[in-house]
Amino acid sequence: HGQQPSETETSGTTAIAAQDNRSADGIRLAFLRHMRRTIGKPVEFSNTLDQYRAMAHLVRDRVMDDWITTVESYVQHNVRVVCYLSAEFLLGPHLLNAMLNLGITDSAEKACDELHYSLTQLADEEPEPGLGNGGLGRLAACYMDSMTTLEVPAVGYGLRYEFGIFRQEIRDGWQVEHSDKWLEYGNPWEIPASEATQHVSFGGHTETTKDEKTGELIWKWVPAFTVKGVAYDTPIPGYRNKQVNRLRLWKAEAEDSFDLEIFNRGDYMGAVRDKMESETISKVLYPPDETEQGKRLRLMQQYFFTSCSLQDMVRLHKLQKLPIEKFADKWSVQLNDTHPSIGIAELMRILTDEEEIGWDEAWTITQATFGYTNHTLLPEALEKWPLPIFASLLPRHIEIIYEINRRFLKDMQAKFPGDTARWARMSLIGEDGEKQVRMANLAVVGSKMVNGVAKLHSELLKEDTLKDFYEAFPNRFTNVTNGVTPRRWLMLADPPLTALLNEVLGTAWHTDLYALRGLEDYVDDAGFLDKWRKRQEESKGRLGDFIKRSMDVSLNPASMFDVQVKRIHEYKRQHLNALHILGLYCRIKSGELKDLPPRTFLFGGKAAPSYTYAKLMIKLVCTVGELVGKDPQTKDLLRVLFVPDYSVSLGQRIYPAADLSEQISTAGKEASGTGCMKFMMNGAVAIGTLDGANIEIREEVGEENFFLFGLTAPQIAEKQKAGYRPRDFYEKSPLLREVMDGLRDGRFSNGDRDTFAPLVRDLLEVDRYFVMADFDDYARAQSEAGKIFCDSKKWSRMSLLNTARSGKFSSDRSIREYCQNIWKINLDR
Ligand code: CR6
Repeated sequence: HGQQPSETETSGTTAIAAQDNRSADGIRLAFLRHMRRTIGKPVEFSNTLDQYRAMAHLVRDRVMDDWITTVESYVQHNVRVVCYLSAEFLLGPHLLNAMLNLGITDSAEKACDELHYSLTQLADEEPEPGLGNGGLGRLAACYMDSMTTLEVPAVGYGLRYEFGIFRQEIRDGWQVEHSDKWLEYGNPWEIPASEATQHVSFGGHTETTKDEKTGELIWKWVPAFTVKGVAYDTPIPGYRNKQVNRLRLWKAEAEDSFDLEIFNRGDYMGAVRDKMESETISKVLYPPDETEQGKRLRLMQQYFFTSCSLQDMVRLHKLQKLPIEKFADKWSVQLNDTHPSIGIAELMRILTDEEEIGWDEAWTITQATFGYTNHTLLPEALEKWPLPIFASLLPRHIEIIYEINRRFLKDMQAKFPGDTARWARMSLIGEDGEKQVRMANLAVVGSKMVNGVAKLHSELLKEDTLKDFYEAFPNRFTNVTNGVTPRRWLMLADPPLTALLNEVLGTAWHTDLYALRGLEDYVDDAGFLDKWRKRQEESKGRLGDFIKRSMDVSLNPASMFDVQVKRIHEYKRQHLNALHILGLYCRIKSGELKDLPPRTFLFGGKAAPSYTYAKLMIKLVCTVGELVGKDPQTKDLLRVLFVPDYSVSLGQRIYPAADLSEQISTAGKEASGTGCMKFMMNGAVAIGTLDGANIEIREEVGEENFFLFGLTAPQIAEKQKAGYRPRDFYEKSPLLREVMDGLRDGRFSNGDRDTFAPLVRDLLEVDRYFVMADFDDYARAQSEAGKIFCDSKKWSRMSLLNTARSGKFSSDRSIREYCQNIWKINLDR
């Protein structure tokens, strides 16, 4: 590790040594200096946003010092570098996270006290960089934190979207989207890196010439236009280890931002047209989550950031005077889903066309460079590009893909003689109907390793989605179960819980989450369990305060907080949850249910703007909320709240307050899920199906500490084959019938029979996600959870064991596995 530089900081007449720059005094002085010099205001005139910005700048200064020494040491030791390519990085707010990792939170709080500010208020001013949709983007952010904490030399590469995920408003129960202007007042956490600017070509055609000496064909791409990629770096500090890695996000700019000649001819709009067109590439994050978006612009985004990133690696490789043949020894590139998988063709293009390496050697290097992580089994989410779009944008790459495919299919023909159906399934080009480029096939063929994100998911990939490839290359397949960083999701989210854990366990668990097992010594300690319960109630109180402030709704902290926060999707089945609440409503109204423990049902999450069904699910939740909240018979027992604009920072408020964690996806559909892990760490007990990471959570925590229900993945597959009839379940279950009839007849919606008609029809006729089939068993598991919640000692015990046994779900464990099994990086240097 490097040493702190011994420069001095000055503020007016006071000079303090840099060693002091993490003390309260040092922070206060640096704050005042940034207020004058960076913000440009006398401190008396500053508002909270100014104060946040001054604080952000001084924290950044401290991160930068460590960054410089980290970079120097990487260069000096010529380390192997992991490049994590991802279309999304959902980082969440930086300020408090950076303070936590640097270990300066206490000093900063003290400095704020002296200045009469509240650190939390000032931190609330930070606009959240919402450069991701959900789990996949947040996973990339957790992995950056863990890689740096484990001292893995790493660069995250992605896109610097000007507009991140939309801001969600709920109006009359419907989702309304607003654009997210996170860069409006500048971003103190990024630094433009001018030396790294790249140029990316699109369109045009290819030409071949014969090499005069060898007679070999030489390929040349004559593009139609190029776009400039400007790098913006965000430093990612590790946990208390003075290491800082780089997140490099690319912004698209026009090569020539303003055409003076056109302007002088009087065509004012024409003069900026180029600029506008080029900049569209990094303008906005695509909001669909797990649905295919067959858009030309999306392909342009993917190629743009992937090409910039690979060109950047080649530039750095040469800067260090390393031979290009050794590319794969220096760089290990991980593809976060198929979005950057065009990189396989791009590296082949760079190596063969530009570096003039022969095809076979280039292919060996390429395959040794890439690893591919698959994040979904939903067929509609596996990316395929219509051939005409692909070929017109990337004429050279389509030729390269054809050549990869020709050689690959030749191998497959030798391996599986006569099996034409298999060759057709495996081909990189889909020929059923319109011709398509299949990005998942390209990713598998061009990578050394392929992994799923939870045990079940990785098995299903081998048995089903990628079966042919598994049979061809069995050793290429592995699993790395997802994880989340305990720094943000436990320490930052729940400081009182952190303090309690530190008190009984010390601090080893901060970087070795398995150390939480030490909590098990207290499972039968009545005094400690009581403390545990009180702490949980305080967490609920804090969330209650926030909801009171932001939504003007009062929650009952003694009620069970039953929470489902995640993207809104049919397979995640928020409607199953809502239908169950309607079931409770009916049973209370009929007098069947009397001594029900009060429950607060919290929902949060965004629906893709074009996903009508998901938007209707939000409307359903809000309608149920209105119904039970108004009815005098239910309003004290049931409260249902849809919290708008779910985000990383909102998640940090919600997870610590949850009693029950809803993980109710149709078995076999949720690749992993990561919210379940954040709940578990914070002591929530899960109700869930045997899906994704739930299975491993249940394995770790013990079946007696998990509320299991529902069909298993094999049962679902079987039902699907035999012909599933949702109506049979409706007819068999009186409660389900009452709920569905009520919904159809407008009983729950003031007589409105139209709004939910499409949903009722779908559930009774099609029900792709087996809501009807799982309804009764879900209600059973829910009622069991309700009963146990009434026994507060028993519940606290379950809750404590969830935290104690969450060690496996730290992203530190995931990153160790990536290092060992995929990246070949030795962590015990
Ligand atoms: N939507 C999976 O659905 C998984 C994350 C991260 C998802 C989810 O189960 O936990 O990735 N998949 O691995 C995609 O985005 C394609 C997700 O976030």
